Amino acid sequence: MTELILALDVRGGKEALAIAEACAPYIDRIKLGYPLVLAAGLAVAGEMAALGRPLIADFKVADIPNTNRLIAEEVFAAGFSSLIAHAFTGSDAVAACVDVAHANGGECYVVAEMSHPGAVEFFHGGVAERLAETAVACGADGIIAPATRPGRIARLREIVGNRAILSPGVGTQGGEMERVAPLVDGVIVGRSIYEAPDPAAAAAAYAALRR
Ligand code: NUP
Repeated sequence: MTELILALDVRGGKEALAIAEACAPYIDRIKLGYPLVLAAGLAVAGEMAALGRPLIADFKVADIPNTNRLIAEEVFAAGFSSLIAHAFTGSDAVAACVDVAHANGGECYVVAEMSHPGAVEFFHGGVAERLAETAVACGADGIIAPATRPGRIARLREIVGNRAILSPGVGTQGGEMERVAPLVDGVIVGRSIYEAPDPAAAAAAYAALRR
């Protein structure tokens, strides 16, 4: 079944933990990024990992191979199970993230195409396809592809085959759960869950729409 991944971009550590705990029965993984980690500190990951839902570090890592390796080592030491990296830096930089992820029994996902409107300025015209090819060549576990453009998910699926596609952009950004869930391995939902009056109920509603 398609995973439901909660993107937890609130900036209070206690608030984040409370939402994660309430939603835990309905979600498969939790994605944390800069907003929460910069505001609450990296230690929030260790506390959240105790809830039993694997954590994805959405740091979109994009540096030289050595720096990527150092970042990835800190991510996995902090309790994350997966890391998201950019691939425009080249295959050696992506491989550094993949190597550290796999050495830690974790996963590395590569951004192929982003979900926001401006993403088309650079990702279209063959770039997303090349990034997806780089993900495959580097042994990444999957790609990030936009729920806001299901047609693009289908195109990128041709490249990545049965590697995972995780897809943000459902809900607030306009992507539709019913349309996207059958195409991908994981749907990432943030504001439509954590800003809902009852986040657990919202998570349950999204979970019910999975295939
Ligand atoms: O292309 C991307 N689009 C995107 O929204 C790649 C991402 N990693 N994200 C992240 O997914 C974004 O940073 C946020 O954490 C989440 C979507 O949140 P929301 O739009 O559902 O609130």
